[in-house]
Amino acid sequence: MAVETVPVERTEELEEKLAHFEREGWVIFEDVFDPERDFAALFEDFERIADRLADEELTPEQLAEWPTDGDLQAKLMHLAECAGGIDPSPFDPSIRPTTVATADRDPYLGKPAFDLLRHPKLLDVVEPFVGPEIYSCPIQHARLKVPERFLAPDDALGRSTPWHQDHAVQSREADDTEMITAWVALSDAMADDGCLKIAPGSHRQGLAQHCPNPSSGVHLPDGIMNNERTQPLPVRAGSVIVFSRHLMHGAMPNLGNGVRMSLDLRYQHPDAPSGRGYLPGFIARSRSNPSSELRDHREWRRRWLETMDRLAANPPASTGLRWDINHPLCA
Ligand SMILES: O=C(O)CCC(=O)C(=O)O
Repeated sequence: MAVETVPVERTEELEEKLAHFEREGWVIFEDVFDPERDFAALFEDFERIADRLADEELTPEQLAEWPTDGDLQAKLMHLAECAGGIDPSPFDPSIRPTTVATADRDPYLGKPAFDLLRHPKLLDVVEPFVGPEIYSCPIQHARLKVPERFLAPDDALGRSTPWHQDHAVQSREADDTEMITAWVALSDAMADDGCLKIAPGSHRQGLAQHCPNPSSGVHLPDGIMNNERTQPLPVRAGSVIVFSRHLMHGAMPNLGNGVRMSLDLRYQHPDAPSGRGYLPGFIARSRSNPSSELRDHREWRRRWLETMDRLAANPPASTGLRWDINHPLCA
């Protein structure tokens, strides 16, 4: 079979987007995906996961009201309302540093997740930023942001994402890695739905002081964020926001009537450390050596299962994050 090795065309529109990214630290690509077609298989798997969680967590009375198949949003809303939130980890194709040292590791490793990680439409967006050799970094998460009114007061993971830079969740060995984040809107993410929020141009400051945090693992202290101009970044389902690992960002609270769903995926050059050396990434695209690309979902899944066995046998002593709760800015 002939292999496509032609680099993405540098149109005038693309050059403008790249210049925007350089200047502001982020840029939006609208309508990259057709949500109905491109997310259908993922949503079917998400529904199966929601069905399972409902069986485990809901009372018989609550289960009697369980919505019919094909309505993922209704199921997630019912689950969130009855259970006081949704644990996103069963939907997440990775492990968080906050849980890597515990037994609480059960990532979602379905084929639809793997197919999205290496979707040609997404890699075409990523290539102008990363280059023709693209590695899928294992720092990759599915987010289900439940309306705030359903959440238990201590549900740190469900609440709005605190301000941080993505470099801050990498270990020091990745300090020179040029990684970008591709944030994929699986549902509409308008201001009231808990869309991303950003500090434009903040990427030019490099890595700032962070504090340890139970949800994302880290957050930027108020002493830094109080000096930043910030704005929400609303987007429609199917859009992709590309941002620098030094862009200060977080998410608005979800004040709406639906669960905000997104994937935040990361890409870099294959030779650079990922900052989560204990998790498996893969070559998603190689223009120079296409046969090095991982195209087999079963192999991807096998690598993750092997990783989990290794982590269970030898749990790491710490999260691998560098931030000190005793820093004066964290007081
Ligand atoms: O989607 C969110 O709520 C936050 C995403 C995020 O922090 C990230 O992509 O690094």
